[in-house]
Amino acid sequence: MQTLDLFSDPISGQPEPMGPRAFLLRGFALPRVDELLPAIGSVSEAAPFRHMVTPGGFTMSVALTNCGTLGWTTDRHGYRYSRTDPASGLPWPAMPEVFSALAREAADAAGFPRFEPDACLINRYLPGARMSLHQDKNERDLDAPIVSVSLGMPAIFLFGGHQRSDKAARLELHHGDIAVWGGPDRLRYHGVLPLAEVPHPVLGSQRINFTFRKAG
Ligand code: MD3
Ligand code: FE
Repeated sequence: MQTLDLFSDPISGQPEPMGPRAFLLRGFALPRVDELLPAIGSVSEAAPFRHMVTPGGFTMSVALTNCGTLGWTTDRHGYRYSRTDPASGLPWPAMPEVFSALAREAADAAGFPRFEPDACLINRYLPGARMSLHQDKNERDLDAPIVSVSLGMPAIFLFGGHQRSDKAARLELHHGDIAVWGGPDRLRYHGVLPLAEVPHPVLGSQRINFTFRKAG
């Protein structure tokens, strides 16, 4: 596994390298938060956050919804991307313009030009919610990067290797941080430790994470 350089340039505003093609852009979303929050509100009004069941029969502690042409879902039959919300049968809400613009700018800043995501998975964590180590590999285009935006309470992110058993580094993701990873880092195992309750001044006792993917 690649050495993680977590200490370089914490205040220079340069992307922090986490792997050869994985970058943490601290605070990159901050100038857009006031536009992002109402957009998340409209998406979740049309397609409410819900707790999905994994193929193994476990109910996820994270609640999720989607926007864009494709949305990630899971049920007893497996994980997949679908054009419609299984809860309503309707297409997922369109991706708000502010979402796609931000995803594209962040991908650009991390060296992935012309990123055009067609899927945005929005996760909501309440205190105690977690995400166990996994790879994101349901997307058809694994050459495209994934862009992840964190809002609200901080979380400890686990950044592993290409084998589930590889030792994972820990790194704190804060309100406004954006992570971008692609190339050899695209299929790394990753997860989130159970969320501690440290209420955020704007979002209160929750964390929202949204990840942009090219799924189709
Ligand atoms: C991989 N979400 O939805 S952000 C997921 O915070 C998911 O909700 C987590 O994993 C969340 O599939 C993690 C994703 C993330 C951030 C930075 C990474 C994954 C990364 C850096 C390198 C590799
Ligand atoms: Fe993931």
